[in-house]
Amino acid sequence: MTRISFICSIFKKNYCKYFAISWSAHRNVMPNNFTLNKDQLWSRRQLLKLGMTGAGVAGAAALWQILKPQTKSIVRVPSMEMEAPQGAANPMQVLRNFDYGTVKKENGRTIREFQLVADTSVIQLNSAVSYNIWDLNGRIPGPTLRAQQGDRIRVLFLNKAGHSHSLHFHGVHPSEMDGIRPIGNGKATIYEFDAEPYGVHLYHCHVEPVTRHIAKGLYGMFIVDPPTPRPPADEIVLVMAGYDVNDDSHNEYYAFNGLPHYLMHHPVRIYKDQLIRLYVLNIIEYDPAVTFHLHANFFDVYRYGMSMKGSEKTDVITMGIAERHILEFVFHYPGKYMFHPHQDAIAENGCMGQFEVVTENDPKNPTKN
Ligand SMILES: [Cu+2]
Repeated sequence: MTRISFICSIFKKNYCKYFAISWSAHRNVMPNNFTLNKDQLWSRRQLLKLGMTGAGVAGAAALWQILKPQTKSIVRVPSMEMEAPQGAANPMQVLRNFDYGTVKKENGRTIREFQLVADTSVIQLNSAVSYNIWDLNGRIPGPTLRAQQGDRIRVLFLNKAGHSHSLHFHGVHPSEMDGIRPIGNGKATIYEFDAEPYGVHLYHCHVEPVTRHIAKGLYGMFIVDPPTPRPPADEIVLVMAGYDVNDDSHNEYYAFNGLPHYLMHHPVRIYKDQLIRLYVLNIIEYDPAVTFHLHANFFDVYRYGMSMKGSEKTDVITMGIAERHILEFVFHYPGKYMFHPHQDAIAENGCMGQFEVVTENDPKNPTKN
């Protein structure tokens, strides 16, 4: 039974037709309110290496930083030649990949429709340890959903993950859209609400025990952009998570964007003198809080992304579970700079990464602008 016909068996016939159309649109159509600079778009070969062809043109759009046409500003993103890890965990894919959903108009309103499918998969935490997770759209963390404040959000959720799950969004919405009702295996539902307020939010499964349902992978970031766009920047998502592989309610491994140590061994390349905007989420269960520390620099903090003005400048910020912020900075010196929680045991067990600051004429950087 196909995914669509399966949902058809659950939804009324008219909704079924609608669901089928929207699903196919999601697979084939890029959101139409953003532009790509084709000359500078990454090659298919590079996309393949990053394992992004599954994300189709939306993945390409994410690699070439997405800008509103009216800004006319171009944000450059250094190329990153590397083989993509196999499976659901692909930290590089998470970095600059934003799911803007399928945009449509209904009664004059912008509807932004997303499809999320929960399933199961196995990820390789290191050469010796594999771990069974629940994924969303075949990835961990789930897609970074992104909308404009005031959009109507419609999330079509299909649960194929064996247990009951749900999607609970942080934000402002009616009680019936709060996502705490378990959706059984093989069942689907629709969450619909307005995208408000603007900020960096998240979504996650809220079926008990919530610790376990989150720790096994059912979470993602939900960005609501402000009415006035933020200045152009290289925008990067970092999600901190933990893995309790022996079910003792303590994490044995930690990760940025899904895989322990990956971003340490595969540095995130960024350009010197270009504004970097990090969207950072702490979704590490079992540890009450962690910090995020950036080496050799200071960043402006936009707490929860809910203001246009930074509240402080620091090089280490404490984040409780589900806390998330925008952190902005510029590097003026080329080289490698680590980032990690300053709970060093957590960093040493996998939540460790580094930026590699490059210049545009760097011979290692094949992207010429
Ligand atoms: Cu769940």
